[in-house]
Amino acid sequence: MTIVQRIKEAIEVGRPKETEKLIKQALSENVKPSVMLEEAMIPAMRSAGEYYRNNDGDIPRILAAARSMRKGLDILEPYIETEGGKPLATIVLGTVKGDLHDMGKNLVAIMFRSAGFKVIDLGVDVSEKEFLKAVRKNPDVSLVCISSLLTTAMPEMRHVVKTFRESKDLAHIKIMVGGGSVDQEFADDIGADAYTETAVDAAEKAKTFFV
Ligand code: B12
Repeated sequence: MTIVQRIKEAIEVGRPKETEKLIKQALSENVKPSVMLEEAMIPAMRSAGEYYRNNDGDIPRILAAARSMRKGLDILEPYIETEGGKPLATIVLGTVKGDLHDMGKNLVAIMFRSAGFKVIDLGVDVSEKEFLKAVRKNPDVSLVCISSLLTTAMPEMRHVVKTFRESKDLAHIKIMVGGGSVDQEFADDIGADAYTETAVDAAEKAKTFFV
């Protein structure tokens, strides 16, 4: 098994310490952080999600997988290369109010950073007021990314987008939505500018707004 495959497995089965050790080893062997992300971490989180779907009760394992992922992202983050110099654009990102899921959002953050964007991550359970405040406080912001995994949080997402659309001073702001509970149809219905299924596609799509 290659080291990248071993990282994937350590995350899937939920071994944070082993994940940390293997990633550090891979870095010392000059394995690219982007390869670790694309070939180990993202597929591992996908299959952990699948596992949960089929094994509803096994929350400890899925949380251990989440902790392993978090650990891995923390180590890799300083190594993720940005294009240097001026960021492509500044984005505000958060999981919508009522929703505490953050793994997908964290992947979105890391993908945007590695694509050369500056990311202001507001965390989880972010209210419409907090999104507005962050954008008004940072005049460089041109894109807001909202994540939601719960169907119960979808009305809140609709509400955030509506408030932005009704605020004349924020007419220049693009809004991108995503997460397990969202699809293209819902994104169109609430008036978002874009939706993508994955974090990798999200950063690619955002580039088309600014390049
Ligand atoms: C891990 C997990 C948890 C963990 C969260 C840990 C954490 N720190 O995030 C814990 C155990 C805490 C949890 C709690 C709950 N969960 Co939960 N959880 C999951 C699980 C298994 C995986 C989610 C995940 O992280 N996936 C991996 C990431 C990488 O994928 P992702 O988030 O979809 O993100 C990708 C894309 O969607 C996209 N993306 C994400 N955000 C954005 C944003 C933008 C702008 C864009 C463009 C793209 C994008 O990029 C990512 C990578 O490509 C899912 C099941 C599943 N298979 O999805 C259930 C799931 C989301 N949970 C569910 C539920 C119901 C709950 C609880 C209500 C359970 C309960 N009864 O308490 C609570 C809610 C707590 C709350 N208020 O938020 C349901 C939601 C059902 C629904 N349709 O509403 C799911 C679908 C499980 C199920 N099958 O029932 N959960």
